Amino acid sequence: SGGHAPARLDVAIVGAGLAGLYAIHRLRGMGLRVRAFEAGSGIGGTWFWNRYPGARCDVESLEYSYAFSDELQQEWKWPERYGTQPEILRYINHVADRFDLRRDVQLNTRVTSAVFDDAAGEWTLTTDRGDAVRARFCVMAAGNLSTPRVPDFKGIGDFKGKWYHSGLWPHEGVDFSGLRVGVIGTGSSGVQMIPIIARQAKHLHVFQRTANFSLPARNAPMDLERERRHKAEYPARRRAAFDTPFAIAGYPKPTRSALQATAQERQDAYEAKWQEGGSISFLYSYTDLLVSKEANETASEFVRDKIRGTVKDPRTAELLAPKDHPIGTKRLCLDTGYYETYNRANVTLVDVRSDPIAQITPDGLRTAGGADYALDAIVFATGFDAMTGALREIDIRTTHGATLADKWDGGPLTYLGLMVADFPNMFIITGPGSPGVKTQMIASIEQHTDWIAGCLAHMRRHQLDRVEPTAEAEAAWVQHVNAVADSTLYPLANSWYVGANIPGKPRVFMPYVGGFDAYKRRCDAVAAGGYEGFKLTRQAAAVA
Ligand code: NA7
Repeated sequence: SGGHAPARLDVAIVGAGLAGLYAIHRLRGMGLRVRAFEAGSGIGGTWFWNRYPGARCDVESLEYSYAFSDELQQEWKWPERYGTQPEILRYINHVADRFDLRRDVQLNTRVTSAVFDDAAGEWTLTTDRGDAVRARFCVMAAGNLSTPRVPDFKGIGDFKGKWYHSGLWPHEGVDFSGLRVGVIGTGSSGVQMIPIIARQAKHLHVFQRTANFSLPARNAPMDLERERRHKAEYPARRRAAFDTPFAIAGYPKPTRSALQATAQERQDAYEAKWQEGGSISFLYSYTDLLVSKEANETASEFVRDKIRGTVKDPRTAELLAPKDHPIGTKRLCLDTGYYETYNRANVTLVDVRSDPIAQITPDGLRTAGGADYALDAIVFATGFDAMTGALREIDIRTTHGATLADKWDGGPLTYLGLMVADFPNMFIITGPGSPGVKTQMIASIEQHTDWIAGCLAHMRRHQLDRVEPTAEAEAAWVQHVNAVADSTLYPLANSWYVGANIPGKPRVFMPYVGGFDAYKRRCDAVAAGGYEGFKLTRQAAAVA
């Protein structure tokens, strides 16, 4: 990458993770002048930053990859059932080289503001390196879990040891050998790192506020016969994925309610999924696990029993068995030896729900009840300002006086998750109101970007240069997103889906949970109908 940013682009892209990189490829392929600005010193986004021990994707590697090039998906070899962070980052770098994407990426550059000039019909992006770039369109590919959040504990500046956040992990790695380590947080990141840190540390204290459901990943070296079959069916599988809620083909659609099955049938069904490994297939055991509390309770209790059967100390087992949310309503974790880790003599689970962390001390941390824990290292696996954090960090406004911060003050508002009324020519990839985070993410990234490309091609054909949703279409979509969420159990959990981990964040259910299939059909219908709900106009005297 270099500093030769053209003064004027067709499309400015924010972020060079999986979304930004595909946007470069796809939009450049239409002859557009594009450039992506990336805060990191390397490409890869989530997979660049999250280098904590055990970081791994919870979607199988044969699925979690780009579909746009069959040669790519045929040639790439995934060594394991689930991709590790280093492996996925290697893949992303391979894709960037293979499709010559790097020449349109400017690294070490954080976009600080984006201002739409209403009269000129063009965005100006400024960066922390002093660039000012003009572009007719802007694509926000800044990620959903890309704004790491360390809780605002007092005393952190006085801690004598070292502390880390899962999403800002040192590239040289961390050796915890011989150290007294504290991990705060038991979401996916905590659940993946805890078994590995436990094997290194002298002693590990896990500070748990909310117990999380986790299923065994059953990771293994790639089964070569399975890989061969999957690759033979790749294009068909990718197409079939369009008609599924999670954008993954191959899981047989459930046909009946958990409550129609007998207790023994349910036990057998859950046991089979437990043995097979994987979260989506487990939640797909019955039709109603995410809509009926009673049905869900059968699956929740199955997993609680597994925890009780694994963890030897009954008090620890009860603390680990989640009781305050239905299974699947927070991101369901996949683990390798998570619950077993609590049987180790050097691991202690601390309940910080009943006695919250009050402050960090020079020697460790102290709870509100006055208990002191001596620690040499603290790991914050405390999550992210999810879904809206990355965009809210950028000063996004128009010369007309609209600011995204004001507009989203009570929670994010979008049409189809793709655009925001009053912010013309700004597209968002897998943002709030999109099903992205509830799907095989890369499928959503490709679908969104292809839709955007289709919209830009339509505009070019009709000599249009300005697109924005109507306020009515946006309001109707927001209402639909909420109605769908309210018809499920999802809103019952205090998850990052509702911003619950960020004190003061408005509680709004952000992802669209109506399914990738329904969403894609809707997007396709909107496009086929001449972009219903969007105002498409011609502003410039001459359109390039
Ligand atoms: P998550 O899933 O948001 O988990 C964060 C964890 O940190 C969760 O257990 C929180 O407890 C805990 N937390 C946050 N603040 C505190 C304080 N102040 N005290 C104690 N515990 C705290 O983030 P992850 O990085 O694990 O995973 C994010 C996503 O990445 C994941 O869903 C996958 O999609 C990939 P809480 O539940 O809020 O009580």
